[in-house]
Amino acid sequence: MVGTETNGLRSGFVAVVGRPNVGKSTLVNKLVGQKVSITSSRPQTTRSPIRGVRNGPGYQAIFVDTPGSQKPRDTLRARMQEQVLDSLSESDVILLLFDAQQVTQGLGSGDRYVARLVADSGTPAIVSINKTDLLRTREEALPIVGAVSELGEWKEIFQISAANGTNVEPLMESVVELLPPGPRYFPEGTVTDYPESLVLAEYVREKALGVLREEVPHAVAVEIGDVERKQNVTVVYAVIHVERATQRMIVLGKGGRTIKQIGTEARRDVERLLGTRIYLDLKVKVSQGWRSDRKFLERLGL
Ligand SMILES: Nc1nc2c(ncn2[C@@H]2O[C@H](COP(=O)(O)OP(=O)(O)OP(=O)(O)O)[C@@H](O)[C@H]2O)c(=O)[nH]1
Ligand SMILES: [Mg+2]
Repeated sequence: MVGTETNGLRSGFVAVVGRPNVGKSTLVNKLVGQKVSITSSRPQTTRSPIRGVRNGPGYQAIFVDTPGSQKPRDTLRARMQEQVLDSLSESDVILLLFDAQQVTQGLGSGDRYVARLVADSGTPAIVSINKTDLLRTREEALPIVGAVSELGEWKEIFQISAANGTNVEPLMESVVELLPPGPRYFPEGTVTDYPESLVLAEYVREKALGVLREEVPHAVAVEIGDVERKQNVTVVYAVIHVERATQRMIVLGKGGRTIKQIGTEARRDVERLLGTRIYLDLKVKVSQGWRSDRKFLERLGL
């Protein structure tokens, strides 16, 4: 897949990192122009690096959306943090994201932790202060910019809104300037290198998180079983793992209505993104303590 000729092309991997819930996945989707990575209002939505490709005149940027960066507290989160470090070490440019509202209350140890990871990597980094649409005035952002600029030597600091797109294109231009000469890693037309079954698993998880409003997002895992490729359709068997019987009841819904809706919505999203037809067979299972079960995590590719 890796080409050898550069033909004056600039290309490379752009790791998008930051604390949980700052808007990394929302930004990657905006930059790529397609929903390659799932988002939710709760922290720790993204569990493994998701790559989204953007091609433009003379460049190919591969954005790597990473799990929220924080000190690990269980096996799942330790694995998530290792993946952040891997993505950092493999990147040509880093986009470090902060949440404007969080930072107005002063920088926390979490902000310093992730800023140090990025600064220590030695890779050129651009900072974006996100969710500025939630600030009342532009002036409110000034002390934040001041505080953040002291955390490292950043190439630039942008004030953006990933949700409504403010300053996202100027940020993109600045990323392209930092890309080194390189090959076209992915054929034009590829938006993500994730296999369709894993994209589907992510979408199923997003919809399940949506119905489990009161629960912590880490309770849910989606496992893809058999995948049968037929002529016009791909048949996928999948299991939603939850931690408690009450969560299973919620995901199933009355007469299985909720799980049916989860499956339908997820399938439609994937069909839209990848242009394939899918038949999804979905079940829910209680798997207590799966988050600390190394074998289980390996099975899920985490
Ligand atoms: N108002 C506003 N909300 C935003 C913006 N960007 C993201 N959000 C919201 O913030 C929440 C978290 O967004 P995500 O993109 O899932 O955040 P993340 O950093 O990928 O989170 P993790 O994967 O859990 O680390 C979602 O509810 C988004 O809709 C923004 O620019 N403005
Ligand atoms: Mg995310």
